[in-house]
Amino acid sequence: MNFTSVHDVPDVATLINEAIELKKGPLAFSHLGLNKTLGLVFLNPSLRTRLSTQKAASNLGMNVMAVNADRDSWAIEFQDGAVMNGTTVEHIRDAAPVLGSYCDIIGVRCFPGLVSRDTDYSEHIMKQFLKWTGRPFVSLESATLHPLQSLADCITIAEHRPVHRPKVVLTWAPHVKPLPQAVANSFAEWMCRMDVEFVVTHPPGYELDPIYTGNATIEYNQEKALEGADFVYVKNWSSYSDYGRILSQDAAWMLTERHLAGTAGAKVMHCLPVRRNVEISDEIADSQRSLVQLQAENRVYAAQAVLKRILLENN
Ligand code: SN0
Repeated sequence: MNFTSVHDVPDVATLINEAIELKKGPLAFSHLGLNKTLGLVFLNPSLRTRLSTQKAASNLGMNVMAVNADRDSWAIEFQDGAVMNGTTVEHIRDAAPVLGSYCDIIGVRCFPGLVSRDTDYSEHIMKQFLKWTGRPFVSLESATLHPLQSLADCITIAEHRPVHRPKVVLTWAPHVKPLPQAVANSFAEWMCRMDVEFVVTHPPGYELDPIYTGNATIEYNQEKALEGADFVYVKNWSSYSDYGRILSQDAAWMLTERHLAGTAGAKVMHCLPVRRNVEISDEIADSQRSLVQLQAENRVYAAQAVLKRILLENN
């Protein structure tokens, strides 16, 4: 089993329940990963993903090795047939099998370049790691998706689910930098597999690839979208159609208490890191509404549920 998207999980509800069970007894499988090694490769920065995945692996008794490949190791070439007389030092075809020989499971973080949509959405970098390490692979956020985050988000929603079928709203927020669509794409495709009413709201031009939003309602009027919401997921992303560009920095889209007046006492979610008072106001970030710390905590059990399945499958 690899874990690169929701499509690697035939039974989302079962996986969520497995994670919730692990949360009740994190050390119940502390021998499962004995003498197994998890290798984590970061081509981009990380706080939660790195630490929660390490914690998950150590709860399962695994060894963990992590490398900040953007800084600590040789610059990797991903282009087939490249004449390597420039800044890249070793080819992925040579580096990846080395990782595969040291590790039983490999996790990689590789953000999009946000220059070429075709390159980013082909998942060229992730696919090369997948192919050349020859080991079970876990995405730690790829160019287009962040499945461990989405699984943690699903666990958090399951834990706070009201008695009725919940309304979940993904609302775009302003930001100072062009960010990937990965968190939003991924959240959307996991929500499409949950028993929820799912609405996406953003300014025109920020439409996500419909392959991820599926049957979600797209509502350009944020106030209307938020009406009756039980969960509001705040996230910035750059344009998919006008690829990688910032089309709006309209501060009216920042989520404040005022925006939540028409909701059903909505809980507010964000994957972190969050730009306070740009994406979300302090009053919300510091309020009882905020589930962000629980989402971060659930990252451990999301990673642990996935690693546990992979270990069981490869025992
Ligand atoms: C990343 C993203 O995909 O949006 C990682 C989220 C888990 N976020 C950022 O890169 C934020 C950078 C910033 O300067 O705020």
